[in-house]
Amino acid sequence: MTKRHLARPFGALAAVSMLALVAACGQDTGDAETSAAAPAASAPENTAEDAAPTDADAANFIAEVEKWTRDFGEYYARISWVQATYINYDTNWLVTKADTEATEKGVEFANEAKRFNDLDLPAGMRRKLEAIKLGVNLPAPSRPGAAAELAEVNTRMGAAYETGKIELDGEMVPRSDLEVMMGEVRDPAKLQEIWTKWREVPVTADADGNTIKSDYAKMVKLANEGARELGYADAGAMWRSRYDMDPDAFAAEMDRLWGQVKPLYDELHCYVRAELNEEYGDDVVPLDQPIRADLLGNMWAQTWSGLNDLVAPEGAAPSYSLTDQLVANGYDAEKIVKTGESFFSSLGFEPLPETFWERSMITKPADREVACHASAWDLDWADDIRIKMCTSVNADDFRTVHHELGHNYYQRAYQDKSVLFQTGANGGFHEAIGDMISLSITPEYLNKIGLIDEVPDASKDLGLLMNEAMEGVAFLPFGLLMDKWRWEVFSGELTPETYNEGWWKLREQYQGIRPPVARGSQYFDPGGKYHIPGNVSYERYFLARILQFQFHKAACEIAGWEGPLHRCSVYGSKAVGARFNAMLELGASEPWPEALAAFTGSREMDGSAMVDYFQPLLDWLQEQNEGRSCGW
Ligand code: X8Z
Ligand code: ZN
Repeated sequence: MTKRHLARPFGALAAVSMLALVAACGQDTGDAETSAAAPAASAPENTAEDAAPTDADAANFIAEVEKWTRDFGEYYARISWVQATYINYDTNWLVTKADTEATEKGVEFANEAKRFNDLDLPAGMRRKLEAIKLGVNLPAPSRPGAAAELAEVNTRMGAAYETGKIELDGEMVPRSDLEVMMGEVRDPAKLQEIWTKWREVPVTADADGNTIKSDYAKMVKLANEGARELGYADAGAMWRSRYDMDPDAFAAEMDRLWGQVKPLYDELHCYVRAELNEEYGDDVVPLDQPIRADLLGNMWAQTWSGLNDLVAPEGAAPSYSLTDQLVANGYDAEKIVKTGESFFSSLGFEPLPETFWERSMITKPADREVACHASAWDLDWADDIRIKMCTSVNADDFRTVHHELGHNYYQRAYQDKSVLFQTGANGGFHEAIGDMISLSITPEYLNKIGLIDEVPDASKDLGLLMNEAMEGVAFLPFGLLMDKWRWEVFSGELTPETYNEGWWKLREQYQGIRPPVARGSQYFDPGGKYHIPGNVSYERYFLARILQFQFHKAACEIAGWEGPLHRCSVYGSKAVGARFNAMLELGASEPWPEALAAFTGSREMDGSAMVDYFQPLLDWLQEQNEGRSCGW
């Protein structure tokens, strides 16, 4: 999430609804003030509601929304920041109140924007009106009390997720420790225990009997009612409308992209299952079944890097571990963030402002509840950018720091645009910026910055590609199915009784995984993933995987790189920085294909760059899998 209309973080607790992603059609970037229909000094101030609205009325309305958004957005962001970094009764109360007001106003504006539907306006104004219509992440119906109820339910779900307590071996264990354990423990019984206990939280009742599951069902009802009032089929259709195309066309676009990269996943799945079978035997990992979800090295089986040592190709295991190197070189959270900053600086971006260092939260405070899920914030529509992370010194968080900084550099790049356009070209773009940089963290780069002494020779490339695939390729079907599930929930295809069944159907169909034990309808396993109680849309991360490689390929071409894509690092290329910035500074002021073209020259999202990148690994996996019966 982000400051769309309202300053909100990317990836932060979305317990509060916000005015959200900008989409819609339009070509020019003109602000109302400079466009043909800018309000003249003599424009009538109080047009009667029922009189046919004029272009000047529309311009006045847009200016009013921009002003309110700018002012309220900063207030809202500061309240949200305090709550996310200090969760308690009072900050929950404050954020619920601010969220209620934001939703009420956002819905009022979205309804009002419809008045101008029939005007033939300049493209930039039309685009702003569409942004206003889509601006509320989860709309409440306009009847009195509904926005407050929705805000209350969302705050409660988000806080319950972040603060839910889990006991293991007689001790209360921090959630982040459990996440780490899923990547380290290799005892199936223990893994099953941790996995199962994590998923008790969404069905554990508070003192008033509310669970994340019961609150989720309430949220769905309210948000759907609100979305229908605004003219969308349901809240899912509203979320799918943020991509400069028809919602159905967007769903088809996701499937098209998945079709491009699915062969990579299928080969990886087949190979990893066989390796797990060797480790655990036929009883635990039968070769013709979906893989047990708790064995894949991650709480949600969304990335499988926890298994890197198990799957390393013989003779090509990477000769270094980035985690070990970070520790051996005395890195702490701040040094990791500084390292990320200096990558962006090498591309020509200005250093982060002093306030970033003063105000960010980069390690977990010992004395209070915070939202540990990493996020990046822009609090004042300008330079007050920050990240919030409970950083550990390891390779995963090294990557996540780059991810979060990508959000901050994007936010700063588009700060001169209208507040209505201060967001990503589409959600996928925002998530892909830092991830593109991560692909430039090659052995050559690590050697250049002194983190490794020797650059491994090309015989180790397969091992490095395998590690990258355990992260990016493994993620693809999870990235896709999260919102497929939500779309089914919002459309009514799934009900609270079938939430869990529908979830596991998709998990099996797309990921080829199964739960370690039967999961009846009393459970709510999707609620064990941050973005579900947090209401953060997830299609953005699937798209980011695709865009990350597309951006990387374009960047390497700009840098004049001619070798294989996985060896390319654009560190230090000012030419890449300048072209990258040309895309970033547009924000959402133009339809996303224009932003994509500004950097890559292409107007289509395209999975073929990802396939190119992994081609040597794909060839190798196909050889390894020969004679195996793949699939599930
Ligand atoms: O939520 C995030 C970021 C914040 S925007 C840390 N990610 C997704 C996740 O953790 O599930 C990044 C990758 C996918
Ligand atoms: Zn993010």
